Amino acid sequence: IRTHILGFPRIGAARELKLALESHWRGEVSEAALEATGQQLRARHWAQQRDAGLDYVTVGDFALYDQVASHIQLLGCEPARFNFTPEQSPLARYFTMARGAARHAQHADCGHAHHSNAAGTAALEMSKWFDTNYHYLVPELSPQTQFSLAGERLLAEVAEAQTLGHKVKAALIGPLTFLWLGKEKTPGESGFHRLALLEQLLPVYGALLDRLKQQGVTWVQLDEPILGLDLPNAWRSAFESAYWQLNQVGVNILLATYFSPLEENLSLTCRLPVAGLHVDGIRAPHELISVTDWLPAHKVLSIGIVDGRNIWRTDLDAALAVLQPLAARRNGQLWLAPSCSLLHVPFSLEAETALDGEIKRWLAFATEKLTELSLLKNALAGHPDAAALAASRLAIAGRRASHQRGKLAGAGYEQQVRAEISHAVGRQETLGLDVLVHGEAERNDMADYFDEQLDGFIFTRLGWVQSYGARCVKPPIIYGDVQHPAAMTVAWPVHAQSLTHTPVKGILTGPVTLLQWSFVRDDQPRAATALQLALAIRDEVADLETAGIGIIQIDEPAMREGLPLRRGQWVAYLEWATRAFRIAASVVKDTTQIHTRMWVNPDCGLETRGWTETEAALKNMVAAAQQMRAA
Ligand code: THG
Repeated sequence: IRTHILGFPRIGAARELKLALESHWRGEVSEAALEATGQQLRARHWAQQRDAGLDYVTVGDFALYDQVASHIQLLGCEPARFNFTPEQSPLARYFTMARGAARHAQHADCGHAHHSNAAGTAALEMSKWFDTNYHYLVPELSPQTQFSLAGERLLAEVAEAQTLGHKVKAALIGPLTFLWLGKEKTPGESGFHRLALLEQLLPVYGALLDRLKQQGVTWVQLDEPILGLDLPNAWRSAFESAYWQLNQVGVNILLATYFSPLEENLSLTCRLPVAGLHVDGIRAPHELISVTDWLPAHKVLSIGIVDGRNIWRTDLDAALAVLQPLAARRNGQLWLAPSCSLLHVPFSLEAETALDGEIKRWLAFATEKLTELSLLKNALAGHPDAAALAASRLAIAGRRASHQRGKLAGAGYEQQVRAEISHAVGRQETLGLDVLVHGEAERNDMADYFDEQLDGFIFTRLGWVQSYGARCVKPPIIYGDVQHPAAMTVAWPVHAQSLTHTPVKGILTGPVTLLQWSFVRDDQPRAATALQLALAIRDEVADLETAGIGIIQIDEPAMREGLPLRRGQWVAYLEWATRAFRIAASVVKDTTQIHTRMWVNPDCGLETRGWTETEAALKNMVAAAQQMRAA
């Protein structure tokens, strides 16, 4: 039995990487100092993996900005449109791809595509990393794309870990997933398909694997999560020849799949010529037996048994009950891991000094998940840690028996919030907007203030999860039954309305978005939690209407984000997701308007922008509306 992880959060316990990046971009921190921060974080995270008893540390999961952008450089395929010059450092080029090059630095606060402007070069587009809340930079691929190995950074990281005395498993995005994630940019040429680049790409991967092997790395994890998607046949059949070629190098390849069942790709995947296979035992527990049987006995089977996408403590007894028969079938040989990279969960519970003690015991963040792997390994190997297992059992039983509902007191800055509202109303009136907002000065995260007053939610102090680049979110945790104890958001728009004759709208976050942007309880179907959220929001909608607010915007930007990775599950999802929205919205009189982003307005909220930037944009918007009306 061996233990490993597919990847670790890189932002740092106290978001050290974010702070270093932002200081670097402001010109306050040199490249060398930024690199030193990265090195410290890696060293710390590897030490944690070793100290938790893992058999390998994972190298290659770190990126200063984004792992896909790092691969674009690794594979030497920076888009030609950036016109990079030899005097630009690799790091400067990296951040130009990530953030664009403009005299007026571009922001991309919403996860929307960046727009080019006359003054500079647009950054790479961002896109959602499968069904997570992480956003990656999209490779641009064209018939002119060339690949060449630029492995120095990765090989240096491997050497760093080796110097620190660690046993290294290198982790890379696999070639097919890399191409799949890219986007065809074909100036003037049609009929090009990015899969056609595979033939050129494979020798570069081969050369990289060879360098890793020469450096003493025995295992290389190649992530191919697209094996859990509905793949076109051309992509499916490309796997066999690609991996046959890569396997020639003679380094052990661990093919990593996650986020989704393999389904029709299962037997194909099990037959690929690689040394090992990782599967997601959380998203596809029903496939574990068939994978165990299909995968040839001499190959390593890595089981993702600890949830890498959620923050709940593992039920170790249940996990052991799953693992024991599988271990028996594989002659006692198994690797244990989290289901996917731990990038998607917060760093550690240690900082959560203010969390309700009972609920805290139900949780495991990235650091705690490392320990769970070791507990499972030792128990499977016949050396159970009785005390730790008993503590885990107690926490799981406590969670199962609990009907607790949490509630946090509202913040005490009412005076300041009122002053901010008055300021926001004044400025919007001056701009000539037809419908005003109160400005949400009371909210941090888009969902935050609203959730804090709903029963069934709790909030962490430092539970940051990287969303893209240096940007993070602190998703709330839905741990119990969601209920609406009292009107929550009503006071602010009502106050704003008292200051103006122009209509003020109320703004709420819809049930599906609250669900998508939270860590959700895993002891009932997501649809049931969505419905509870819908009923709570419906109460708030009714309260707003009663208070005289005639326009209510229910933001549901994550409705599409929630779509399952497999098309076969879309209908069922859309059925409950749209039902939840309709339940939330349908309580009002015919004269009350419900909006959900369909009017002319900016493409997302402006709360992460300053007033100068905001005012300039809104001026243009109002002018455009006035021109349209006059026409
Ligand atoms: N909340 C949660 N999840 C989300 C979003 C959210 N997922 C998708 C989407 N929004 C992601 N978009 C963003 C937009 C802005 C920021 C992060 C993700 C951002 N974050 C600040 C930062 O890291 O500097 C946070 C600062 C703070 O709150 O103190 O700007 O809205 N749960």
